[in-house]
Parts: sequence; structure tokens; C-alpha cells
Amino acid sequence: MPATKRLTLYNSVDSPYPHRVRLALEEAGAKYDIIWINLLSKPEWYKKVYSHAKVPFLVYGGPALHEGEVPSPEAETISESMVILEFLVDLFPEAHLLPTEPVQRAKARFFIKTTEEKFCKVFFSFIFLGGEVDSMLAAVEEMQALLPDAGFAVGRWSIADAAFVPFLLRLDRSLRNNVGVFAAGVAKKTLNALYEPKFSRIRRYLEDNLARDSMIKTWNEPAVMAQMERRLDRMRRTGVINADLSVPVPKQ
Ligand SMILES: N[C@@H](CCC(=O)N[C@@H](CS)C(=O)NCC(=O)O)C(=O)O
Repeated sequence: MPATKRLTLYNSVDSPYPHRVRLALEEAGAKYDIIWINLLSKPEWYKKVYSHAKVPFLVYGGPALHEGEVPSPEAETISESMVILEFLVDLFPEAHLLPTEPVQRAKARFFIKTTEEKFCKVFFSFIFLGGEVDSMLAAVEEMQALLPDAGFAVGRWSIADAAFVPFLLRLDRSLRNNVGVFAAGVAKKTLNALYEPKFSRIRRYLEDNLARDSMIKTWNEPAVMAQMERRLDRMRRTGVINADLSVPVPKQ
């Protein structure tokens, strides 16, 4: 990896969005610092770093940063996970985080668009709003249909995988651990459906991703599940899911 300026990622334990960025940083062999933000008790100072106060947020250049500090004026700041992933593609060309061949690039971008516009929406609704099993399974099937017969989203690993797998993995583990707004029996039923032969291709795909060093280094299932439990607990008490999404507090 050629020398780049300092990279600092603002990250949170459970969020799939910064997980995307960490996967790509690891795949590129990048050296980077992490500043952890607990989204369930978000520090006031974070708004001064990034006015939207979301993760991920990437600082490029400038001196080392610590909690509570604002990036120096000489640093560049980049937000939005997919924008950051594209930035990393450009910053680390030798890592081939996106194919160079135009058709493959288009396929990767279509895979990402489908993840963003379809899978992620259904995922959040399913996990936090008690969404429909059939819609969730249909979204998994749609993603599976985009996969080639073997390998990753466009053959070789790319940011298309970074964009999707953090969500697919959280879906699988939320079902296994029954962590979500699921009616009785729904987690088991959905998980059983995902283990039917019909979904064998996407299961293999998930396993292939889990075997990569980038995933081994960045995935901490107990920590993610524990934070998701805390988020669900807060939601039951206050109705707040995250900065953008609230539901009425159920009557006791
Ligand atoms: N479109 C953004 C979404 C990022 C996002 O929504 N992050 C959530 C965590 S899942 C967040 O930081 N929310 C702030 C909060 O809950 O206070 C991206 O792709 O980076």
C-alpha cells in the first residue's frame, strides 16, 4: 500500500454503514485510526465534528485526532458510506476494490443500488418495525439472483460486497439470536426458510465473505448483538430507533 495521508474513521459498534467502510479499508490493507461513537448516548461534541452526527465519517489528512477534537482545517472530511467506499477505490487503485472493466463496474453499481434501494429498506423495516417475512425473503431472493454462480457480487471481491454483506450478516445473526421486533416464532420461521435449498447460493456467499480476513477482523457478533438489544430496549421505552426513525411507544 502506498503512503496516504492519515485516515480516521468515526465508527459505531453495531451500525452496518461504517462496517462497510472498515471492510474496504481492511481489504485495501490501509492503516487507519478509529474513533468510536456510542450512538445510544451520542456525545455532544460529535455534532461539531460532523453536523449530521452520523456514522461513518472519514477524515483524510491532518494530525492524529482524539475524542472531542474537531478535525484540523487542513484535513478533508468525507461522509456517506457509499461515497467513502468510492473514495477508497480511488485512493487505493492497486487494491482493485472495484473492477476496472466497464461492464463489471456497471454490475457492481447495480448490485449496490439494489442493496441501497431495496434490501436495506426492507431490512430495517423487518428488524425494527416487525416487517413482513415474505418481503424480507423476497429481498434476499432478489439479491441472490444478482450473484454469479460462484465468488463475490461481481466475481472478485469489491465494494459491492462491502455494501451488502454487513446487512445480510446482521439479518442472519438477528434471526439466530432472535434480536429484533419479531412476533413469536417469526425469527425461527424466517431462518428456516433461509436454510432451504432455494437460498443455498446466498448462504455460500455469506460464508465466503465470513471467511475473509477483512470480516474476521471487523465482526464482533456478541458486541453487535448486545448493542442491538440495547437499541431495541431504548425503542420499547422511548420509541426512538435512531436519529431518523421513531415509532409510537407501545402502551404498557
Ligand atoms: N446514508 C448514510 C446512513 C448512515 C446512518 O444512517 N448511520 C446511522 C447508524 S445506522 C447513524 O449514524 N445514525 C445516527 C444516530 O442514530 O444518532 C450512509 O450510508 O452512511
